[in-house]
Amino acid sequence: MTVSISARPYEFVLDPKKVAFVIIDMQRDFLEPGGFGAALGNDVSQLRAAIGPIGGVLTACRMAGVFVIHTREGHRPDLSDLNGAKHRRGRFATRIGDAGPMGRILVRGAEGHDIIAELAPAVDEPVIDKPGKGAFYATDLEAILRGRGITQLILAGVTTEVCVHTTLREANDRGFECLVLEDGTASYFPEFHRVALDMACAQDGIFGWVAPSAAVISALSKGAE
Ligand code: TIU
Repeated sequence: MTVSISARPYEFVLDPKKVAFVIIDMQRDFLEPGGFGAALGNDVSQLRAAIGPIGGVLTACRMAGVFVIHTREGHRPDLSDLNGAKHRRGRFATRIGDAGPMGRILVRGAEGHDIIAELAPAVDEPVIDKPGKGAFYATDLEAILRGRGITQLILAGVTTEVCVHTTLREANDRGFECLVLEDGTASYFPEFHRVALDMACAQDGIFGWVAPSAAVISALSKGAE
């Protein structure tokens, strides 16, 4: 049974059996002091607003049996999957791979690389480790989604204009129908957040749809009835 979600630029017809909820990079490295986000010079407290809305949709997805996937941006401890351009970029004192208060910055296995406790993945929810901004680049995300017959994605996480937008664009070109969670995404720059959401659904949905978490939760509860 499909269910309509009130969204921009027009209603999104969600199929709970064909949709996946993709939670992007809700890691301590981006949301807590001393991680990668802070090393880039950002006020990391900006991102916490997305936690509650993502948690609400996550609970609704679990109750409705919707497939949930989590991603983490980060690199192998030997940094062999970190290209030089990404490593060199910026003029900051602390770089990817350097020691920080939560372990090595943006390195797999470090405490900072973990997903925040509030949104900890369940055992049956795949976690995709990605070296880039997009979740499809150099990962098995597409194979996992195709294997489950997924054709629609609800995208959430951080940051709106970087990893969420890159993944949205990659997914759009691969033929997935994407809905971005308006209050379940966040940026270090409020203006970028607002414009990134506008860009996603401009031109009558050039990349997809945008809707608040309440609309998605309400639709999922109807779909589960
Ligand atoms: N810097 C920034 O806004 N974002 C990232 O580096 N990665 C993600 O968005 N996950």
